[in-house]
Amino acid sequence: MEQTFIMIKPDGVQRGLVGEIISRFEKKGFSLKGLKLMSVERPFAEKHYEELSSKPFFEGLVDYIISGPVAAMVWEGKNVVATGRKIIGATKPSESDPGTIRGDFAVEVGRNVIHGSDSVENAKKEIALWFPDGTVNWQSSLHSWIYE
Ligand code: IDP
Repeated sequence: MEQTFIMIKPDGVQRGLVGEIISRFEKKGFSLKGLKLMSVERPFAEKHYEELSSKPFFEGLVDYIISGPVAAMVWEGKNVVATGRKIIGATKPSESDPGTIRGDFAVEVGRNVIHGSDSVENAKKEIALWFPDGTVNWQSSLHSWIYE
């Protein structure tokens, strides 16, 4: 089954949105396979965002990610990478639809509350980076009520 890496950024943690965000993924029917609250060091944040290292906003982005604890998660389910991106909404909150996390809770691109992997390949890389000791292997007893 497909997995994605989701991270609630420091603004989301500070604003008390952890429960709300977890709830949206849970209610959809996805399964939580990994969860930890952690503070990351600058080199780790730079590694996570290495594909954006040439962007003018890179340093500000890294400052943002290391500015407080983040909630790192692995969610599992059918099409969870693409559907997770839809639940999160467009990168710029001014373009995120109402009903999405960024559409409902964010105003600025540099304070957009949440990260979600943008491809299955990147999800695998990000899960390996953030959960080097692996995740929890379990199956919800609701599985047959969610999948036909
Ligand atoms: P994504 O988070 O929706 O996948 P990316 O383009 O991968 O979007 O950018 C990563 C993060 O970098 C964004 O979520 C946002 O926090 C930040 N970011 C992207 N574009 C800008 C910008 O133009 N100014 C400031 N921050 C930006």
